[in-house]
Amino acid sequence: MKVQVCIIGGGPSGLLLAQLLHRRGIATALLEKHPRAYVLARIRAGVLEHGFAALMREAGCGERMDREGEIHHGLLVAHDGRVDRIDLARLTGGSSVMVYGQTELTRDLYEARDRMGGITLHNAEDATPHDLTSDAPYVTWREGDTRHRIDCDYVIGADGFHGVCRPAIPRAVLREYERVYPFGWFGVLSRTRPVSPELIYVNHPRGFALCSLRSQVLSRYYLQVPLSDRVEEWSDDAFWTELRARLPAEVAARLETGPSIEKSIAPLRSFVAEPMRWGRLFLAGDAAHIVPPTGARGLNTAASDIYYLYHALADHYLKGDDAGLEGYSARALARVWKAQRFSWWLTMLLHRFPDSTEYDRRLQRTELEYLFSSENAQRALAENYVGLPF
Ligand code: RFL
Ligand code: PHB
Repeated sequence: MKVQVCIIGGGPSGLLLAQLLHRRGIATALLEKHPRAYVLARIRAGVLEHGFAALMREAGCGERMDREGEIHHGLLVAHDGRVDRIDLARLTGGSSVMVYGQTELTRDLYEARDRMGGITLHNAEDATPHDLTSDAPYVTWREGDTRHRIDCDYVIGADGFHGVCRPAIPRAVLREYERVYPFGWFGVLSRTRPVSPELIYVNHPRGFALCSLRSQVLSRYYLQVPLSDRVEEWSDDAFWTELRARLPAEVAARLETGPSIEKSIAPLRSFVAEPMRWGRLFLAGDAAHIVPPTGARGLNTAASDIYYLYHALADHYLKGDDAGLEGYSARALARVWKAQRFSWWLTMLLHRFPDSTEYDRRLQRTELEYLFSSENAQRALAENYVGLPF
């Protein structure tokens, strides 16, 4: 089989790029290691910046998102016994974010790809890119005992943090920057009415908490927990009791609880790999960079990679112009590092660090006091949260 672009990874990054390219007549194949049901059972992002939503529309996949997603014009921060609001719309001149689950968005992208008859290969084991510095790279994979091969012009590594594409770049070329945080987020999805119409980020002496949602009947809550905690050790009751203890009293009083539909613990990490291109391999999304979820930047940063890559490949195939491909890594990384900075800053501001000193805690409180006394500081938060320009 021969295609123009072979995409490894059927998460939102790979699917969105495949869809955008397909609409411009560029032939793609998409390889995903897992069955579709497995990919669609993962509960992850909930907040999309307007640039991501615009790309979904451009890919012809925005209809359900626009119908069922919620536009949020602000967010709340609970700290030191008070609740303050960041007015995203006022501070950014009218910008907002879209609350629409990654699971739903991924489903929309798969369905659109099916409708277009795009090549999607699930259960692709041992996907391996070859000859990446030649003019004729190819990808092999296995399905049971049968080995397959796809020839292509370009390989896209959209295979997430644990994928095979980043390690295909030689160690002598690749630079990795990493920070691992000493805690994780324990997430619970429940069929209950959300406690607040807007997201509440909570800084509490017992640890960070987040009240989020997927719809008016589906809530998503998170608690900061030690990395040693196991999901099986947490009963639903224990989760709700701990969440209540971290929320302001008036919010805790109206918290609706119910059985969890999904529970998982995710470690928090900041990570960047440079460069994002090697020969004819281009990395996109979590394959190249990870942020702690505090600033809701992960998927949104993948979106700018996809935007740059889509335009670069379209310019190559439709105009014979390779400037976008040549500049991809530097351009994508410039925005990636800004998302790193913001996610790190918000994580430091809102979490309890096990090794923090009295001085660190006093400084954190001062940072929060400053934030809510300075319109400029709030504007800096708001412009990053709704998404810096691509
Ligand atoms: P994904 O989603 O990891 O998809 C990669 C896909 O590649 C497949 N794969 C392979 N396929 C073939 N061969 C191989 N060898 C393969 N190895 C892996 C995998 O099965 C998978 O299907 O990466 P992608 O597409 O780059 O998307 C990135 C996002 O998933 C991620 O950045 C976000 O979920 C991060 N994130 C959030 N981002 C936001 O922008 N806003 C949010 O509100 C937000 N909340 C979150 C989050 C991430 C979280 N967790 C669990 C880390 C909340 C949480 C709790
Ligand atoms: C979510 O709803 O899953 C969510 C929302 C905001 C974040 C992280 C996760 O910052």
